[in-house]
Amino acid sequence: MARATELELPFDVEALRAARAGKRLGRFCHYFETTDSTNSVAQQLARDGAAEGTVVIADAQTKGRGRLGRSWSSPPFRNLYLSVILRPPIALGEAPQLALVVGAAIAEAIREWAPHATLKWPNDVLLEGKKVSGALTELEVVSDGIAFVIAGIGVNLNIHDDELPDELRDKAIGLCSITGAAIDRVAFADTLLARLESLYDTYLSSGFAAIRPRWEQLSALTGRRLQVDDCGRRYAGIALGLADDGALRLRLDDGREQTIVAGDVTVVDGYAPGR
Ligand code: BT5
Repeated sequence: MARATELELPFDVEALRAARAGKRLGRFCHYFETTDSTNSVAQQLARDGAAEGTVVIADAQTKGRGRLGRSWSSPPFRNLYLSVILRPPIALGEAPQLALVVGAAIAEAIREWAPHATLKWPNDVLLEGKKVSGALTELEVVSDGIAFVIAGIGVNLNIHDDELPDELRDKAIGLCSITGAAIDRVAFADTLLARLESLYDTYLSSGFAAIRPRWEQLSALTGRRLQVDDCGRRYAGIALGLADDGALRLRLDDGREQTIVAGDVTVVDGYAPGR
């Protein structure tokens, strides 16, 4: 497998621009060798009026962000750190659905290289029970609704197990360790943006109900025993799937059904494929 120097080439943004010419997502691409966070750059561009579909890509992030103040490990050249500006004409309360649309798009893209990738609610993608991708969807609100949404996506592509920071060794994975060969980062970014564009269009024209069956087909959650942390409240129960609005449906131990709009999920018996 190609290692070190062969992999330390900058992202070929011209090739991505050529692949996305005439498309909605990715028709404008900004590239940085290093930045703090592609989400922060995209946020500023969106505030300055950048069009929907504008993409920011970096080869490394110094302050890659996860959800809830967590960080995203973003070493140079190996992986994909990408943010897309979206301007969806949806109500504020519908915004969590977009995070699920983004997750489904990432999982569909990864499945082109690794068909057994699965989604973990709301939008982690797992391989062999380890996280290969995460997404951070941030929105800016104005008085009459959503001004814009930044869909920030991190995918571990060409990072090898022995290059992962110690604290991630047991829980993160690079797609290359499944394929056994280096992933072409431009081809991956193009596939990801094409999947996102297609699902986003479906979502805007037909609502989340049209996405839900695809999301559930990509996830391996239904029927599993979960623990869910919802901003300090903790629930335990069996996943029943998603509601039509994207909320997670949980059958609690006392028989009641609880729906959860945002939170962190732990699969109690592990998340290995086929379980
Ligand atoms: C996420 O947060 O999974 C969202 C990650 C979004 C990153 C992208 S990169 C482009 C854009 N710009 C940004 O600044 N962010 C976005 P969360 O569910 O909170 O998961 C974070 C947790 O995942 C961390 O606390 C670690 O345990 C773990 N983690 C950190 N880096 C990782 C990596 N590279 N691969 C797998 N797991 C990682």
